[in-house]
Amino acid sequence: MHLLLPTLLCLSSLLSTTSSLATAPGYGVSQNTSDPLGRLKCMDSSSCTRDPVRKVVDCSFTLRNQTRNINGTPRTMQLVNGQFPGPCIQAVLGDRINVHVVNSPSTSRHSSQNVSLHWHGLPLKGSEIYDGTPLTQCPLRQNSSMTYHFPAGTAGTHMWHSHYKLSLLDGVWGPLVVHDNNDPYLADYDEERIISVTDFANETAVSQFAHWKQFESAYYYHDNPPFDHKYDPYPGGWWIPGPDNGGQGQYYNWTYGIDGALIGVIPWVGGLINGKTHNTSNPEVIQVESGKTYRFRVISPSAFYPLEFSIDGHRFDVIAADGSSLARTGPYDYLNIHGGERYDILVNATGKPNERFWIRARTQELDRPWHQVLAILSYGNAKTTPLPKLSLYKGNVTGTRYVNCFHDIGPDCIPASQLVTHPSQAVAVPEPNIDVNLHLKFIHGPLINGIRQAEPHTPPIFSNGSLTLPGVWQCSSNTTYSGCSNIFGCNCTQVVSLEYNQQVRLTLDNLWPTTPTGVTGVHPFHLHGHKFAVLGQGYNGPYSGQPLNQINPSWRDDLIIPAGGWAVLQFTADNPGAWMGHCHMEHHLNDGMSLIFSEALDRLSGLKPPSDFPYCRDWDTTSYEGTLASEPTYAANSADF
Ligand SMILES: *[C@@H]1O[C@H](CO)[C@@H](O)[C@H](O)[C@H]1NC(C)=O
Ligand SMILES: *[C@@H]1O[C@H](CO)[C@@H](O)[C@H](O)[C@H]1NC(C)=O
Ligand SMILES: *[C@@H]1O[C@H](CO)[C@@H](O)[C@H](O)[C@H]1NC(C)=O
Ligand SMILES: *[C@@H]1O[C@H](CO)[C@@H](O)[C@H](O)[C@H]1NC(C)=O
Ligand SMILES: *[C@@H]1O[C@H](CO)[C@@H](O)[C@H](O)[C@H]1NC(C)=O
Ligand SMILES: *[C@@H]1O[C@H](CO)[C@@H](O)[C@H](O)[C@H]1NC(C)=O
Ligand SMILES: *[C@@H]1O[C@H](CO)[C@@H](O)[C@H](O)[C@H]1NC(C)=O
Ligand SMILES: *[C@@H]1O[C@H](CO)[C@@H](O)[C@H](O)[C@H]1NC(C)=O
Ligand SMILES: *[C@@H]1O[C@H](CO)[C@@H](O)[C@H](O)[C@H]1NC(C)=O
Ligand SMILES: *[C@@H]1O[C@H](CO)[C@@H](O)[C@H](O)[C@H]1NC(C)=O
Ligand SMILES: *[C@@H]1O[C@H](CO)[C@@H](O)[C@H](O)[C@H]1NC(C)=O
Ligand SMILES: *[C@@H]1O[C@H](CO)[C@@H](O)[C@H](O)[C@H]1NC(C)=O
Ligand SMILES: [Cu+2]
Repeated sequence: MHLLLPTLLCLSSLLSTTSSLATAPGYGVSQNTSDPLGRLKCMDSSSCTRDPVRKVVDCSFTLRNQTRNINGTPRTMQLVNGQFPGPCIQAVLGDRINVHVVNSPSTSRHSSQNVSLHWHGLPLKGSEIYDGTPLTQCPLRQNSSMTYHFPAGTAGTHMWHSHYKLSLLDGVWGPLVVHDNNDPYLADYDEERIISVTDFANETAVSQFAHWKQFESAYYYHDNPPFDHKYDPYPGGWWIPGPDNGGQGQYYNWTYGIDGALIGVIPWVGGLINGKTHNTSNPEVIQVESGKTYRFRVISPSAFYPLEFSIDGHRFDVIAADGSSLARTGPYDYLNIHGGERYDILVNATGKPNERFWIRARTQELDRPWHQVLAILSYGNAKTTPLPKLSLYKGNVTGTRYVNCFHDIGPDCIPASQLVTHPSQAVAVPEPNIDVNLHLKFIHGPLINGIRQAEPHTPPIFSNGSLTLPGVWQCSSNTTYSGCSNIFGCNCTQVVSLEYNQQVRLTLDNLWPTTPTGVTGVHPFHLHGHKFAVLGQGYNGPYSGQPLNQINPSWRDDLIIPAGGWAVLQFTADNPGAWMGHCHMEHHLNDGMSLIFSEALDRLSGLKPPSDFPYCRDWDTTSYEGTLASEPTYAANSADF
């Protein structure tokens, strides 16, 4: 850290502010190539330390509410160690990681603000109880603590974030990088940086979700007469309740991408790159040196909007996705990235000393070119060179190439399914033992197979060998439920039961048919506990027997299911546990677009929560200390939940 400060201070004086420097220690600065943590220095020693002898990373996270003005509007955030983005965790493949979490220590009573942390990209084999979802733990309440223990078992660029409701949107996320001394690209770059790109709203997670529910209910009532025709025209948008038009609210027109795919269902408020926006006097600056090659680890914790990443004047190669190394297929001009995805890219710093360029993350909405967030790629310690003129587009030159398109924009785009594993790591995929079809659809709410997931009331991983869900209707993907004509979707808990070591093939389609353009929006599908092979992906219509790549597919844990299209994925059920599969758009996930993979739970019979696991019984505000002091009870079918 001490090495980094002078550089940062120079840059900040250039930008005439120092106010938020303390909030993001080490993002994109300084190098030491002989360090086992690689050429990335993003970990601050006050949050995490690594013991190279024991190969253990220890982190201390304390969550507190703080008011921050990130984008021009002060708002309440829930921050780890006062940092936004949250602390960066770095480890070497094979390390153990311990994260000690304290939720809002306090001396006075507050309403409870829960949290639970998920290690996005790490399958947690043998540490399945630390996945941080409602399937593995009750939420960590305010003024209590627990420690997560898990192996750094999967190399690459990952992230950690809260999996309690939408609290990721309050700022509870950060990068997690696992270095691999056998990474096939180690010799091909000089330095590394983290670049996170995300949307960002000016109100709390709770209030954002309340707005989402308001939109949704306006949409529902619009579709179900009698309704007030002030909500017209329809389709093509929805009515946003609010103070506009004398308290009547306003009509919001949905926005679309170039081939008609739906993008802006809720209004864009703004975006951030490494927690900063160009709309303030303190944009993010990524400092580089002419002639070097950089590995940028691009991470998206986006809540709703997919983004198109690019750097003016530079092209790049894509070398890893969700941590897995890929064969080179570049150069590319634009990389699309959606919630939960990570892409590692190589960029040659071909600019001249003192030049500066815009780094962009854009929404791709037609007619909304200002819906973008910018950072600066700065050569050396440039202070005097004027910034390039702020154009709305990077530009469209002949031969422009895109990767990972959300929808069909033609031959200039390489879909994620055409990215293949690096030849040194390719493995063939056998025929499946079980087929699971997942139909993603939005009918007055986000559904999988017509089901709007009802959350279990207990963490099912502790149900002693076979999944039982007291108090909810447990249903399966393969059945059509006659009682589910409900326009909001079937209100049950969808479970896919898997036996140990089954080859599980997932066929997903995404065919919400009712937008004016006939094309739906995308959903980024995230699977816990596994990496899946991407056997195929297509843009037009459902899967209908197209050839699949079982030879050298890429391995992901998060993938966009194209708008109006499909994806075929496969994984091995070799990780007993209760794992979520879900859309990573936070509003969709929290509105029921998720399901449970109950995987070889017989191998976990007798599993008990550690003594520091959060208590499950409902929060009792009248006997605050007394309730907390009681023993947690995670036994199956217990009335305590
Ligand atoms: C780089 O890191 C290594 C290992 O931590 C340390 O021994 C060495 O002194 C560092 N070198 C520089 C130039 O900081
Ligand atoms: C919070 O926890 C600490 C330590 O367990 C305890 O001393 C304190 O009284 C608690 N605060 C409240 C408001 O319960
Ligand atoms: C933190 O902020 C949330 C709103 O985002 C609120 O519900 C909660 O009570 C706050 N907690 C504390 C300790 O102030
Ligand atoms: C919204 O769409 C309607 C037609 O569908 C159009 O009349 C109106 O001008 C649009 N409003 C905006 C702000 O684009
Ligand atoms: C937050 O953003 C929305 C959308 O841009 C805007 O309507 C609202 O006025 C903003 N709120 C505040 C307090 O700035
Ligand atoms: C970067 O430079 C290397 C060496 O000249 C070259 O092989 C590679 O193709 C370049 N990458 C891009 C994205 O242009
Ligand atoms: C933010 O930047 C965009 C350009 O991307 C610009 O159009 C917009 O006016 C800026 N907003 C503010 C509040 O400065
Ligand atoms: C880029 O330009 C080509 C040819 O002018 C055009 O067909 C294409 O739609 C443009 N792409 C974008 C994203 O504007
Ligand atoms: C669903 O049923 C089909 C046809 O009977 C079968 O092939 C498939 O494996 C079943 N899937 C699940 C998840 O049970
Ligand atoms: C858990 O299951 C095992 C057998 O699978 C049984 O022997 C044991 O009694 C069960 N424990 C509880 C608490 O039900
Ligand atoms: C779904 O069912 C649960 C009980 O199983 C109930 O608490 C909840 O209100 C229901 N939700 C809807 C939308 O019907
Ligand atoms: C925190 O979690 C407990 C247990 O699930 C629940 O009763 C309480 O309502 C939650 N609090 C908030 C603010 O969500
Ligand atoms: Cu979704």
